[in-house]
Amino acid sequence: MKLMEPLTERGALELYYYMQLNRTLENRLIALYRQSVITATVFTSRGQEAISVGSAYALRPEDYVSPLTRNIGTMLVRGVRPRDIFTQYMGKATSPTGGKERIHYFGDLSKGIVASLSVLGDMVPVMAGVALATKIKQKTSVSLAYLGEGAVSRGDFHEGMNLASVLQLPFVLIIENNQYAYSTPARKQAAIPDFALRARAYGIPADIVDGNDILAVYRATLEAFARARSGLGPSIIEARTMRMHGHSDGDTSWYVPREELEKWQRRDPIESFENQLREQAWLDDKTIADIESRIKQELESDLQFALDSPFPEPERALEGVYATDGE
Ligand SMILES: Cc1ncc(C[n+]2csc(CCOP(=O)(O)OP(=O)(O)O)c2C)c(N)n1
Repeated sequence: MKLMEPLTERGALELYYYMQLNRTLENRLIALYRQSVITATVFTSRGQEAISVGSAYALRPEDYVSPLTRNIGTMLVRGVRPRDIFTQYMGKATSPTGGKERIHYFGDLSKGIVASLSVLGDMVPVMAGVALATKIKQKTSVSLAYLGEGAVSRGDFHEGMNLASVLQLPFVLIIENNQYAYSTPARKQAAIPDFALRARAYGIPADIVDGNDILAVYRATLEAFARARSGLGPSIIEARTMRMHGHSDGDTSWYVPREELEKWQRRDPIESFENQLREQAWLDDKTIADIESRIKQELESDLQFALDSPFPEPERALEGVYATDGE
C-alpha cells in the first residue's frame, strides 16, 4: 500500500489542517480559562487529535456522530465553527445553546451531530438507537460513538453493544484508550489487556489501532463503516493513545509517570503526520506557515466575535429547557 492511500494530497493536507486547528483552538481555550475569560472548565484532547479527526473524516454527510469530551476535532471536521466552541465555553448568548451548559456537548442534526450526555457510557445505547432508526428508515447512514476506556466498565456499554450486535445495526464504537480514566490507570479498570477483546462477547469484529497514527485511524474507520453500510453490523475500534493534558485544565496529571508522558510525546500525532507528509513531499515549511497563519486568522476573528458577544439576558434562562407542544 502506498504511504498515504486512500488519501489524496488535498485530503491529507485537510487532515493536517484539522489536527492543527483542533490543537490550537484548545490551547486558546486553556489560555482563556487561565485568564478567567472562561470560568467553568476546559477539556482538551492534546495527543488524541488523530482519533477525532481521522475518524470524522471517514464520515459521510448522511452519517451521525456523538462527539465526547475529547472530540472537539470531530466537531470541527463536521463543520462546527471555532466561534461556536468559544461562545459555548464562555456562556455567551450567541452560543449554540444560548449560553447554557458551558462545554461543547451541543448537537446539530443538520451536521449529523447528536448532542452528548455527560453520563459516561450513555451514548452507546443512544447511538445504537440512532443506528436502529436509520436501519428502519432504510438509509445508508452509519452511527459513530466514542467512549473512553474507563466508561467501557459501565453497564450501558454492554446494553448498547448487545443491542447493536443482536440487531446487526450500522453502528461503530471507537474506544479511546488514553490509559487513564481521570487518575485510574487502564490496568485497574479491566482485567484483560485489550479493551477490544470485549467485542468477542457480542460476536462482532474489533480492531486495535495506533491512535496516534491518523492514517491507521482513518483506514480502520473506513473499513468499519463499509461493513456497517453493507449490512454486516457493528464493530469496535480500540484506538491506543495517551492523554497529554490533565483530565480538565485544573488537573496536573500528577498520577501519570513522567517517563510515560515523555515516551508518548515522542510519538505526537501531529508531528508524526507532518513527517510523513514531508516524506511524501506534500508538505514543506512554506505550506506549514500558510496553514498556521490561516488558523491564526480564523481563530482571531472567531474569538473576537465571542468576546464581543453579550451574555444572555436573565429572562432567557428558561428558554429551551422545557419542551413545548410541537417541539
Ligand atoms: C457515570 C459517570 N460516572 C462518573 C462520571 C465523572 N467522570 C467524567 S469523565 C470521567 C473519567 C472518564 O474516563 P474515560 O472514560 O477513560 O475517558 P477520558 O476522560 O479518559 O477521555 C469521570 C469519572 C461521569 N461523567 N459519569
